[in-house]
Amino acid sequence: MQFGRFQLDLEVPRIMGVLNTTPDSFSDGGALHSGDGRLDLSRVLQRVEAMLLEGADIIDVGGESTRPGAAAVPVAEELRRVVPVVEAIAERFAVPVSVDTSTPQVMLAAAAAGASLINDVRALRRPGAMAAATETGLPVCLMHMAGEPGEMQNNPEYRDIVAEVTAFLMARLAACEAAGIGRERLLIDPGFGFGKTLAHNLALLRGLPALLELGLPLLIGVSRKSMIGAILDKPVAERMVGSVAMAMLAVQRGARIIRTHDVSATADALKIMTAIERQA
Ligand code: PT1
Repeated sequence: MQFGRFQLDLEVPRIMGVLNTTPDSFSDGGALHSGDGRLDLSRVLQRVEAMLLEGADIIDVGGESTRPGAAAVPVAEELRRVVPVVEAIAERFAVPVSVDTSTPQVMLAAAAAGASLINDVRALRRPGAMAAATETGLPVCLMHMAGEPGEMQNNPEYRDIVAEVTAFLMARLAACEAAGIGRERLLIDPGFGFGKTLAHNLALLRGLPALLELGLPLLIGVSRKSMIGAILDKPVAERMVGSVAMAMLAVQRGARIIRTHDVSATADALKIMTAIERQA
């Protein structure tokens, strides 16, 4: 698949390393910020270099926390956080940079700064997002989210989670194609933890093969999320092994790109998995 000026063979499972520019990230809040609370670009680039050495294939840059309960971020603030980081990474490293945003202005500015993928947890539903994404010419990851982060975990209900997520993604795929974003430019993501109970998330994991019938590459993000915490009864700092285990079971069910904070551990696990598959 083409990601801007980069081509990635998605026959092999790939790793998307998470780079959070938000001071309130749920898992690594402020790790890339200096004492005065400002984002430290040299720390950012060190973190990117480390993730690349560990085996990241894509770097996902986000400036809006979308974890449950997170508040909205003003456009100017999101631009200020994300664009310089995208530009700095794209200038220095030969890696596709993904921009985790739902904001049309951020999509356009990030594309101009060298981004190679738009990762939109709202699947281009914000006013102007579809047109902006079309204009960039970049591929887009369409994710399912029920509601908005501020209230999405207030009693989410589905009759059939797998069918409803599939229908949603199918409708967004149709909307993209109508707007001129061809399927060769699209990926899908069921949105683990976005407006879903633990039971919903587990049903979705079991049901991943049904999503593959849309015929698009499947990206998943389970890294350190509260569903892992709920199963293990462990805080964020102790969820790596559980997250990697869940990611591997998702790859076994067809996921092609794993969005993770723990690139090194995920890369090791994927090597074990691909070694086994190759023998077969
Ligand atoms: C994701 C994802 C994302 N997740 C894509 N982008 C987040 N494509 C940000 C919790 O329950 O899965 N796919 N961008 C992070 N969001 C969350 C959601 C973080 C839930 C934490 C939780 O703890």
